[in-house]
Amino acid sequence: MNKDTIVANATPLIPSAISIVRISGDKALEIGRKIFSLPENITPRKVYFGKIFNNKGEIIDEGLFVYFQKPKSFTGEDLVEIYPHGSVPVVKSILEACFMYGARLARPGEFTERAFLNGKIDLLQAEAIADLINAKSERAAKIAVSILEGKLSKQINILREKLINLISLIEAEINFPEDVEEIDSSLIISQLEEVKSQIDKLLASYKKGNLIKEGIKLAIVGRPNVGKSSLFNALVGYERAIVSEIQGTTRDFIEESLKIKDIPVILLDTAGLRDTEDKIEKIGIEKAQEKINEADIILFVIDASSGFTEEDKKIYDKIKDKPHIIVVNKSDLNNKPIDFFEKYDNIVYTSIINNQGIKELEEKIITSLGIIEKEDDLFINLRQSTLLKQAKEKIEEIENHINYLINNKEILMIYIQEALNYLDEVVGAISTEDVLDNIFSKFCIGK
Ligand SMILES: Nc1nc2c(ncn2[C@@H]2O[C@H](COP(=O)(O)OP(=O)(O)OP(=O)(O)O)[C@@H](O)[C@H]2O)c(=O)[nH]1
Ligand SMILES: [Mg+2]
Repeated sequence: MNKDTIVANATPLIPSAISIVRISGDKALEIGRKIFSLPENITPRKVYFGKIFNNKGEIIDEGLFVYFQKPKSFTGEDLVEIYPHGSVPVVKSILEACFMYGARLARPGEFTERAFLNGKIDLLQAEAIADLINAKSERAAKIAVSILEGKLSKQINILREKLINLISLIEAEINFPEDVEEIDSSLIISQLEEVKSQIDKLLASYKKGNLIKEGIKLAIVGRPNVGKSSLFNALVGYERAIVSEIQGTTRDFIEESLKIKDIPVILLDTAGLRDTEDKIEKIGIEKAQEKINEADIILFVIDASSGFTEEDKKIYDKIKDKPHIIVVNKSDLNNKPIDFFEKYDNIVYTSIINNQGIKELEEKIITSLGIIEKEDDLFINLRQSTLLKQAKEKIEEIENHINYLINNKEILMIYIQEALNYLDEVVGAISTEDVLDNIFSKFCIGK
């Protein structure tokens, strides 16, 4: 599979200052020499300036050239990078020339896949590259880089080592019962417990990580006229939704993408909830109910001048089991006391017409979801989380049958090995073609 020499543009095919064409495989340098004017002897990792030729040997551009000799390259193979001007026809001609001289177009993610297969990076790091490229915020990018640096791999590898150690202890006891002392069962139990609690920590990071990577769905909900659309506009930063003193102004829901403290957010303004005979408003209210179910967090808006009314209570009962923040708006008016939420933490007083309380609300949104930025932020993805859950279940199975297993060490060993297999899959120490296809097909071409 790795015999082919592959080529691809590493930068998008659009007019730009420069582009990068990458060639990887045994023929990389030979092909590179045919399309780039190079001296007889070249030094790896040195930049050369020269002429670039098409497949007829005509000069089509001038640019730079670097040769990375295997194994000291991204893919672990011989790798050449050519930097022509960012001209679409030039890049296309270079690719065509490479095809003619024996390279084929790389599949999406194939350079990274080769890096993985050649042991330059593990699977977690490969996934982190895709996450970094696709990051929607600085924070998501930062986390991807930590994983690329190997911080997550290190954590998983510590757990793998713990299980490997246990297996070898048990194996020694089975094979050399005369020479080796019997393992203390409490040691086995405590080691497994440690692995499990570390897995739990990683699993807890999955949901948060997803919010940071994919964004939070935030729905603004409340009865008519409390200032939902006004709040929507204040958060979006411009007059996106119609605001009026008429009840039932918003009918269809409105959606906008924005960022709150660098976290991507999909913000929804919904129709004020009330009993109505108006056909269109009714449909809007039904849609609002749907959106409540989809939201990660609800901003429940009430009007300070009317306090917490019966209608508010009815709506509150529908949303109270979801993560929510109470927004007491119009606090510039004569306020009625709101005893109901007296001891409530997630409450913010706003006066949107005076631009008050918005910053505080933004802060609350981030803290209430527990996605405050931390130094050691590390988040796992769905694939990793699924495997870790399976590893954890295996360990729980052992714990549930520990008395039997302690006396049947061969079986105990098999169980621990199974848990270890899941962790091996996380880092890609064992992997199937399907899994790899699935991961690398999500990359862009040229990476
Ligand atoms: N005094 C005061 N008035 C406000 C404040 N925020 C909004 N309003 C006014 O309240 C009225 C209703 O505002 P909207 O934002 O349209 O209310 P809504 O909740 O979206 O209403 P519906 O779409 O009908 O459900 C408008 O006249 C706003 O100017 C505030 O903080 N103080
Ligand atoms: Mg509205």
